[in-house]
Order: sequence, then C-alpha cells, then structure tokens
Amino acid sequence: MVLDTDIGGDVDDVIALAFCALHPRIDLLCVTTVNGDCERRARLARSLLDLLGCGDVPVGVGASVGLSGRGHDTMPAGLNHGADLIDATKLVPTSASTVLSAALEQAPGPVEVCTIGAVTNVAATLSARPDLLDRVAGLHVMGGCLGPVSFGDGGDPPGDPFSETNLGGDPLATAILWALPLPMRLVPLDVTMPLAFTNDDRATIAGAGPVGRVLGGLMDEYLAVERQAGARPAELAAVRLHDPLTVVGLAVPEVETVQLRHLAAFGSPGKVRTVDAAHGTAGGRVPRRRRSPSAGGACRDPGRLTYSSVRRGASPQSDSSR
Ligand SMILES: [Ca+2]
Repeated sequence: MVLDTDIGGDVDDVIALAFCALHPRIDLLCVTTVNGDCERRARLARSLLDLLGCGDVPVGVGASVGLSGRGHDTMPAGLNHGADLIDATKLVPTSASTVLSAALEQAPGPVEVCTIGAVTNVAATLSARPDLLDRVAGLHVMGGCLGPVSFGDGGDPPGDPFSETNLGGDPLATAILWALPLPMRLVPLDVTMPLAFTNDDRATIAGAGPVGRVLGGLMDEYLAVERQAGARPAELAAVRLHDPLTVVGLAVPEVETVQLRHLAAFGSPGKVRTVDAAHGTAGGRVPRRRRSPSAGGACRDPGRLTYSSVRRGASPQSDSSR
C-alpha cells in the first residue's frame, strides 16, 4: 500500500503511519504528504519511518494547496509536534507525484492507495497518469461525513455537524478522485468520531519500548495542545482514531465493510458534503441539485463504493484497543 498523509497535525496520522509500518500484513511502499508545509510534514514522516525500521520507504513532498490554488483547510494544531524528530531529520525533497508514480510502477502487483489527508496528491497523480490506474487495487479514503457527527458520548462538536476537512479542503481533487474508475472504500467522520484511545490504551503504547515512548510522547503533546486551545471541553480532548481506522481496515477483517448504493460528493467553493444519494443523510440535509463533476461534484456508480463501519454492539473503546 501507499499512504498519503497530512501528518504533523492530528496525531492520529502518526498512529496510522506506525500501524502501516509495523503490521506484518502491510507492505508500505511509500509515504507522501499534503497540506501547507509539506516538507515539514515529510521530515516528520521520514524520522518516524526511520525509527520504525522503514528507512527504505521513500517519502514524497506533496501539494501545499488544493488543485484550484486555494489553500487546504488548515490543520495547524501540532505542526510543531515532534519538533526534535523533525529537526534531526535529513530529507532530500522529492515530489509526491514522483514517489507515488514510482511506487505504483515498480510494485509487483496492484497497490492499495490510502489517503488520510486532503486528496490532492492522489487526484493529481492519477488524473495525470491514467496509465497507472490499472496499478491501483483500490482507494481507501478517510473523509466525508454521511450523518451528523457525534462524539459517541453525548457531546457534539461545534460547527456544522456535516463538515469534514479532508474532502472539504480540496473539492476539485475530491471530484476528480470520485470520477476515477476505481473501487473506493470511504471511512467517513461520523463512523470514526466515536473511536478514541483510552488512557490505558495510550499507557500501553507508551510502555512499548523506544518506539512506544516516542508515540506516547507525541500523543501527550497533542493532547496538551488540544486542552490548552480550549476549542472544546477539556474532557472531550482525545486521540481519536479517524486515520488509524482507515488503515486498520486494510489489514484487519474485523472491521466490517458495508456496501452503499450511491454516494455523491457535492462541492461548493470551500466545502464538500458527502451524502448517500440513494437514501439521503441521517439529518435529511440532502442538497437539492446534483452537480456535474466539472462543477465540483460527482456521483459514483452503485456497487463500487463501500464504507467502513464498526460492528454493532461493540463499544468504541473496546474496538479502539484491538
Ligand atoms: Ca490526517
């Protein structure tokens, strides 16, 4: 698989990267970065991969802005997380499209492409190189929101309960990705939001040797900034597992995949809203008009799109600790 990430913001990218690097059923071919200061993000990825024994996995520096030239929704919190690791890393910058193209060309078989940030790099590379499409086994996208977001504990996040940063950060790239003739597994925000590490989970990781100490330190750093920022009540600050759930689904069959009949992404100048076009959203806020792909929206064919869910009856905490 290949992993495209906005690592350096939310610490869940770090956890997802570590899972991909360490899981015996995953062969990580390259990592590319997206959104804002991508070289800094790439240096953090490089440093962590070296720490995880993946010094031979190449890292590419990707798009700092969306395909329209508009900046991605910023993920500034924690871009300084891991500053010691970042400062200690030497990285020869190589473009994300070069690294991603080479990984697809050289792999012995079709490759799973996983995005856990804005989808700019993957959309740009695959639309520019249609000859690479048959090298892609499938797309795995952390993004979108099919229903109102819930923390799963009675608390609701502030703002639009349907908004989601990864797809909304680059509506044009989202529309291009949606139009590609590839299977896609979507891992939407409303599925991932209830999943968080418990204090015990984090303590277990932090106690797992030198790598665990680094991961534990990054999680502590992230939580300290979250609580200090006061963007939400302190008790709701948590290491939520949006990105890890996306990559876990590649390796762990216990993460169910549920078939959707349709899904559409509707773009507007800064926003993308994902809806189940056949059934509407849980909140009933289905846009009245379907946009054409060129206008920033696209609808995928039935039967090709799936999204991840967690098993009914399993508590978020027990799922997250597996
Ligand atoms: Ca991310």
